[in-house]
Amino acid sequence: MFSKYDAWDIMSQSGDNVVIATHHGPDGDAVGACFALAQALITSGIYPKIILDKYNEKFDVVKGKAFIHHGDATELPCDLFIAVDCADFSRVHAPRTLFDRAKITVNIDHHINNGNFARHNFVDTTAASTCEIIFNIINMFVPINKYMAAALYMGMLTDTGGFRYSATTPKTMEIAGLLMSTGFDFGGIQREVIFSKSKAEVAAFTKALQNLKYCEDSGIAFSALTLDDMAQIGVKRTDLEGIVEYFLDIRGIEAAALFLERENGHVKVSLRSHAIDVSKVANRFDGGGHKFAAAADFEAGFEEGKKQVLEILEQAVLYA
Ligand SMILES: [Mn+2]
Repeated sequence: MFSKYDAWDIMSQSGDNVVIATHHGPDGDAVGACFALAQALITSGIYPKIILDKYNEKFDVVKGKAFIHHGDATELPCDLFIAVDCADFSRVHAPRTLFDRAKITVNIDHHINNGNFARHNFVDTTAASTCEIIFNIINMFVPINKYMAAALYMGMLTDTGGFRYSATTPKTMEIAGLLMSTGFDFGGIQREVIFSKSKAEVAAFTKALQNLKYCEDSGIAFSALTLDDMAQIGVKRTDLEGIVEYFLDIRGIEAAALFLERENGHVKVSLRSHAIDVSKVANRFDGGGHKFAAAADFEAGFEEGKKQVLEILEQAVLYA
């Protein structure tokens, strides 16, 4: 395990030009980690720039978007490049040339398949979220105010499915408690990021439910949205989060999949399960993730790609 002293020294003393980046299609943990880390670095007189893909606007319930760099990031000055919540560089939403040009690179992550792709790798696969790792790093050195706390809490909350998933530990809850004591509106964050839905999200959800099917023998629920479906109801990629989790709430269902047709001729699949290791299924299609929550994005005809994934997923459930 890395030393939190080293981690904070490296991040706070490697120069003024700090860039923070995270994965494509950032989730609550990714956005929360970027926002919290940026605010923490300010206490050392550093004003970092965050490179961020489009994200669901509900994550703006916590402060930090002022740090986002808009426009081309290729030419940004970069003493230190920090990647958060990314298992390998192919996941990072930032130009490779920027990473290669950085004097120092850091990788903070909790994915089990992390490839230690940076010069300094602060990877803790026992942490339920990257925000939990960031708390552990900054806690000794930075007075955590309610804005940082809210961002960290959002990441911890979303990556644990509301403190439900098995990666949630007593330590996770202790940290959540410490963060709560700073006095932010934790109920408001939960309402906004877990429960609230935009009209577009409800439309996407309705369509996904209309297309829902079961593999009766294996306890799999799956749905698919084609480009036509999405155009018809006018939804964006960021409106589709959380749909696949809902399928797992259906009694008797062991694993769930949501397939999306993509413009580039790819199939995107999100996989969830209660007990089956779906990251292994995702690996077969060049994807990855966590044991019970994984995804892949691969080149295939939509129907053919669906069939291939469902076959492997059925095997995983039936022979687990
Ligand atoms: Mn995460």
